[in-house]
Amino acid sequence: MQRVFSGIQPSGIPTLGNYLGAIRNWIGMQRDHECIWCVVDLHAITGWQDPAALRRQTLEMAATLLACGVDPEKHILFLQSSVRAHAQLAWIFNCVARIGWLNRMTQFKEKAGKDRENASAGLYVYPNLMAADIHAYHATRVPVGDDQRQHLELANDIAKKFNFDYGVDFFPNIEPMILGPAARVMSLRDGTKKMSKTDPSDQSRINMNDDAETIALKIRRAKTDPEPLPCEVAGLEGRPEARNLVGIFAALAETEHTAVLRDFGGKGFGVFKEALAELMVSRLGPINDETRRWLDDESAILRILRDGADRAAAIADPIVAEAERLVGFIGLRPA
Ligand code: AQP
Repeated sequence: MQRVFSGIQPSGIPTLGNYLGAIRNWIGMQRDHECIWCVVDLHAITGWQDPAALRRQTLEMAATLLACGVDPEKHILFLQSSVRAHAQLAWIFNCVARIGWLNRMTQFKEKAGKDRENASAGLYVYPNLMAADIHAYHATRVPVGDDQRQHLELANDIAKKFNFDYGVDFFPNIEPMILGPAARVMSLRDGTKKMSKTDPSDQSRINMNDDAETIALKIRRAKTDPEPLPCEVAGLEGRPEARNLVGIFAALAETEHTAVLRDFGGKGFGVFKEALAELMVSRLGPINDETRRWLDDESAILRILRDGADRAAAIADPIVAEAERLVGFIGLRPA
């Protein structure tokens, strides 16, 4: 059975983008893969986090994943900072990856923005830590949203260079799993920008804990253009906001863009948005209720995460110890 690894940052409330681009695909993969799911809190502090908020968001993220259907018994759910192997391997990868490779990462450019000199060094080497997350488990499949494609290519480059530098065939190739009609959900305010949990505008995203009224309001206010919906997919060309809403509808209804346009082509956005909000509430409402149930039992969440950390470390520690031996570390550990 192939081993899968994927992570999500507790840098805010998970969004519809996180759900459709990643989490929902995680659940499907649990059927026929050995899955390791990680709340990547080390990644989250590459941007400033208020400590109390980070703690709360970490628990909320774990609760949301459980509510979405992550199975912590058959698979593993844990916090990245609980397993030291991630940071240990990331350091080795910092020394394998080239500055020129990191300079090409578009996510760093987008997140650092104009104030690049003031971005954290952690944000710059974020892709090396992400490579370590995956390679510490010898995972071969990684379900992510389309925005992470470039980081996964870099993770493969790092593995190849490590193998070449040390004359081994130790880290395997990773296959990105970028799935579904909403692999990149865009902002509700700007169809050319990805929906993000840290976007300063709350109106730009659907949070997984938004109630029915908030969802309906955000969809009603979502930016569109004055034309009715087209009857063919080609008619979405040059209409990023329309394409985004149709993609979201298709993903929630588990269908394709063409089927959505068959029903709504020629109709105005008023009718379409009403149907979209209704569909969204019917899909997200039960997850929201279940998340709240989990959050009422914090000790149950902590038990699951502690057990997950033990099982994750049991896989990662020997792999990272072997990587350390390959680079020439003697590998003495405190008694
Ligand atoms: N808009 C999106 N559409 C599709 N997939 C998305 N993902 C994120 N945004 C979208 C996927 O969700 C998974 C977890 O992402 P992450 O939390 O590690 O960080 P991110 O990609 O940087 O997502 P955010 O929401 O934009 O977080 P912040 O604001 O903290 O940077 C990944 O698989 C990602 O592809």
